[in-house]
Amino acid sequence: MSTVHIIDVESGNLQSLRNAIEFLGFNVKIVKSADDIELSKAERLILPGVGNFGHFVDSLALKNFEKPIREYIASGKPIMGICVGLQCLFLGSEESPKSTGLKYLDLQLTKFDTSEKPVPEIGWNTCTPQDNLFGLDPCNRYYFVHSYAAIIDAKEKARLSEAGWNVAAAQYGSQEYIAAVARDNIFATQFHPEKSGHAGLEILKNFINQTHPTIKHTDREKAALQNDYSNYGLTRRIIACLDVRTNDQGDLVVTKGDQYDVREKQEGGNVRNLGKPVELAQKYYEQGADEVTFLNITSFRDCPLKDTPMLEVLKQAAKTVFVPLTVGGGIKDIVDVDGTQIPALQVAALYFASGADKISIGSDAVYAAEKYYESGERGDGTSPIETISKSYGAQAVVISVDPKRVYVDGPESTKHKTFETKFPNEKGQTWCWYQCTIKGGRESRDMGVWELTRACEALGAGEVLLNCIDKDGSNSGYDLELINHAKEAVKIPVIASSGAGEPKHFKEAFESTGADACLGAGMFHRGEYTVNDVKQYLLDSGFKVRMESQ
Ligand code: 1PR
Repeated sequence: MSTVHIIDVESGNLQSLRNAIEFLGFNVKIVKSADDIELSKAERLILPGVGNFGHFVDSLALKNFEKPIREYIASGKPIMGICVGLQCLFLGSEESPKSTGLKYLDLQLTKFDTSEKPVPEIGWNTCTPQDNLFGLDPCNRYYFVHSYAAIIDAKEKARLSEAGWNVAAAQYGSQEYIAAVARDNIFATQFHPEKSGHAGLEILKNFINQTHPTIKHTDREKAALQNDYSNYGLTRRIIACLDVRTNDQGDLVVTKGDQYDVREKQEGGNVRNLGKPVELAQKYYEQGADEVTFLNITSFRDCPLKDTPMLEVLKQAAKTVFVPLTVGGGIKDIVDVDGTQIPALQVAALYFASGADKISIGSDAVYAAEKYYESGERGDGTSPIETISKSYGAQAVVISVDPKRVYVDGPESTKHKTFETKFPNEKGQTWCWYQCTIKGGRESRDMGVWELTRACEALGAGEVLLNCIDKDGSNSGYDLELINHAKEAVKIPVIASSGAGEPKHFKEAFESTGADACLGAGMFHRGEYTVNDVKQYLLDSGFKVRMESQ
């Protein structure tokens, strides 16, 4: 077996799956149309999908893929569905009531209960198969990102089991759902093996080779993985962030500022150079980073968009880094150097095609929120948040917020949502709000974090990257009050950022706020701590974290 065929229904980031399979030493053929002769040659077929259920199954039907897929399955040759590629095997989904699934499993998908947890579920979770399933390891974690799931209970499990399905279940909040499922030649995972680090690559390899290796861990490994059930379930995520820009010599470097000033302190100081983006991304992946974020902090756009150096950075990083990659900076409607108007959706598409799993929108999120309130709390469908979310799903759209704390005499002194802080300013003022900025902190706007995050959530953003200009580069810990403020405002996951200087700061954030992930930059770049140091510290402190068995 040397070639794997992947069906492309233009749903999400196929490049990462291709990279992962090629990394494992197999060839990949992408099948874009149902009459492609390649489809009849397939011996291993993968059906990946992200985003909207209806969009995916309707595209399958429109492109006439349904019949050949059914025939392939009937032939008994192995097929694997990933994410929406798993979901399409069910009857249908609450997400798109008018669309019909392939009905191999007699169950409907529903939305996760948002009253008890952030939705989408984004992150690393455990799952337990009934029987050995391509080496799916209950000690390992796999990367999930979805709002809808096949929710099950003991009765459903028994029913599916009677119908011959081997179900691997995972738990999110109080709900149990199908993480993977298999029967005869069909295998499908709700998680993304191509984004699940070494553990995910193992699953892909075993599917391709059709092997079910016995899972065995030494006592030492089990101890390292904390295999005592207390570490099971969705983890808090640790994200390494690379602020990237060209320095004065014209090289693309990773830099890091203090309160967004990235130049050395002496007169005429150079842009700090802390390393090369692809090398650092690879290093943090090997150290156990759950995600890597690249922020293009200045415009490189003195060249055509398609030649933007950040695209090449992503392409190279995605070849060897098998965890989710986010890219931000410059995701907006633009005019290219030749005068061509390029909508944000197209800019984002280029990044997705280069290996990004999520894009992050900063300045434009503020403009979109301003317009949303001016229009009576309604979107008009044209903002980058809306267009990208509609095509790629909310989970692919992060908003990056760059706020500063503003003190006021009391809640009546401003129209913005305030709270009383434990840290009064030198004037003794105890009330504050957080003012959003654009253009990397250069311009303040009349918009608070509370209002911004709520508007962007309503417009379709799936996650908040919450920076803090006051804390950025300070190594003094996160602004915990800011994180709590944002967590209260929205249901979507919030990534705490700015100020991490040592492992205990991550613990503080997870302990006293509901932060879903914590991001660090300077402390990793300067080599003061590794990502693994932080994770080990959190594990020892009783937090759920992903520790990989290799
Ligand atoms: O406005 O959509 O083009 O996006 C621009 C993006 O670039 C935004 O995400 C904005 O946050 C980011 N950005 C712009 N200027 C800077 C700068 O530093 N001069 N970086 C900048 C923001 C914040 C984090 C940083 C954390 C953690 N950097 O990325 O890594 O604060 O640092 P620490 O752990 O060392 O404290 P658009």
